Amino acid sequence: MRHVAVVGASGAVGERMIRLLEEREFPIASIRFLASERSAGKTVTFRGESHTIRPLAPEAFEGVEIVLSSTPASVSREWSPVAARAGAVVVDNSSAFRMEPDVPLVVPEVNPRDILKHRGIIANPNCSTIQMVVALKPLHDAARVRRVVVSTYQSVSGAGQKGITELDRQSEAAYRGEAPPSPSKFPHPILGNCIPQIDDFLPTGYTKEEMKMVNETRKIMGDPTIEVSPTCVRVPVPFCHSESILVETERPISVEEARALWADAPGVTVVDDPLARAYPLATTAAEKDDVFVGRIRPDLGRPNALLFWCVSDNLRKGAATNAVQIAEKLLELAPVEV
Ligand code: 3JN
Repeated sequence: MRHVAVVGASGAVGERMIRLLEEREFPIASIRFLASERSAGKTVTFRGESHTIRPLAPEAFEGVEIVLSSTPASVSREWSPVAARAGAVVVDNSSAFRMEPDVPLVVPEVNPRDILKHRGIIANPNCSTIQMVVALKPLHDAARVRRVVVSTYQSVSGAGQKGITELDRQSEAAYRGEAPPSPSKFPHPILGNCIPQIDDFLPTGYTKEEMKMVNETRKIMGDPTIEVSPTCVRVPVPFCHSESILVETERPISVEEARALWADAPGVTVVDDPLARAYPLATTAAEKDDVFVGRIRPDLGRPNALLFWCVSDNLRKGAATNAVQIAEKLLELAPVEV
């Protein structure tokens, strides 16, 4: 039984972390809920009991063994090291430490043993990266992934509760025939649009979100030579990110072999019967923990390339589920000394 803290408990990911700790019956001796001053004082319910969210403070981590954190990167940069120094292991959902060499970046289906290298902080990858590497891993083990071309169709909940609210408000205004409120979370109206910009642009012409997919994929798969060519797009969908992926492997893989590899892979569900109109959809992947793959087909020109469609709930496997699975794996791999 463990002493646990959830940081950022009132956010969209934090809320799901709490539900997942309940659902998965995480072995908890005590739990506390923390957040920045702005959210402190709100209440959350855990296993039928009401808890007040406490403000972040060094004393708040005393006696805590495992921290699940989902805050902006700036908050994590300040507080995750404080928690680690107090003796806790922090599973951090932000980008603050993902690319630090001494911080493992973990997807339990892909690189679980990297957890053992932690020095107090384990990073949870970006949502778009997590679902892609879960799908790529069995292909990589069988035939070595050399190159990936990916376009994402990312739901508004990737931008948190404010992203969901922005789509809702624009939809309500359209329904009433009123002028839409001006966008604040997204750079353009999201209703009626696909916006090919997530996060800020870099001088190269790629966005930060796109470069997270490039760099995090290489780190998690443990292969800095994998080429990733991403385009990240925001779409007016509330939950679940979808991805169109072309993957090139060293050895050609047939559609049948890929389907068999995915059927055996942990965390992957194949939905691939196009004639019955069966393929992964955001509406069916929502609230689930798996990564769904379908539309599996050969490239028209290259024997060593496959295309597929990949959908997962960005707030669950893309964030909260992956974080809780990391904590579970940590207990399994290092049961005594956490
Ligand atoms: O927009 C999305 O769909 C994913 C967004 C992720 C995100 C948003 C704000 C800050 C992150 C992330 O997880 O990489 C961060 C961050 O931690 O930098």
